[in-house]
Amino acid sequence: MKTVLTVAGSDPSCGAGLQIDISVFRALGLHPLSVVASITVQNSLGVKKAVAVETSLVMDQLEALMEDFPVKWLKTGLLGSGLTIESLARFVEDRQLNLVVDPVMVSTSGFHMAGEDEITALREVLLPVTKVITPNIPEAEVLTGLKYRGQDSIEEICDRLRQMGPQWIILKGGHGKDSRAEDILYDGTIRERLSTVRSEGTFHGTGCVFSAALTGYLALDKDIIEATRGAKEYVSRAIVNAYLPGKGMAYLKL
Ligand code: PXL
Repeated sequence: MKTVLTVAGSDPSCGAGLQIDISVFRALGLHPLSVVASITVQNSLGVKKAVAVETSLVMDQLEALMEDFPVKWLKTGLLGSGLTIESLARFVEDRQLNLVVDPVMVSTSGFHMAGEDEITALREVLLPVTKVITPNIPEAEVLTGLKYRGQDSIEEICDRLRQMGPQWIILKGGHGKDSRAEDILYDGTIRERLSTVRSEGTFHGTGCVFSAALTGYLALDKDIIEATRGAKEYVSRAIVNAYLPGKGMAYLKL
């Protein structure tokens, strides 16, 4: 069985973060590895708090896993601090790992999970060692400083992101206002436009499920187009089957 790694935040409600990444990896037939970089306090109503794990403890977890398991692909979610992001970037570069970055900034419930420090570190040190980045439109705007102005601005935004390092950009349209949600796969030109009908309501963990499925498929040796299509189908199905485990948001059914 192949292994795949997530470096992310803990969501005790198990709808997002490393708990959902682990569930997705297992569902795809992979052995999951997880390094906790941040601990959140939250339930289905929202995030109350996020506390970064000390960088040296994050790196110790990584070292221990890497001295044992063969890892080629990893994904990142909530990383907690600029210092952790810098150390992780060096680690990825030294070991020539294939990195998928989900640039988590704001939770669906509106909690700001990344500060200026983390955003600067993402932009300046993590993106240069990234293979694939999976921002939604607000995240892409923050990273590039560009404003989304509909279809016409997509190539400019993707191109700016690609100049920051990633080989592939997957710009997720789920936060737009059109009735269809279109995701774009960009590698210098637009390779794919993936469109699905937008679902009503708020869903917890969609970004995490998408990036975990994408990383899982890449770890299973699918090419980027197959992996992107597969991840989009996976998350769309999970949204259709979503359920209400608590008093707040809907959670995805894998
Ligand atoms: O979906 C973004 C996200 C990522 N990681 C953790 C989270 C959330 C959203 O709540 O809690 C740990």
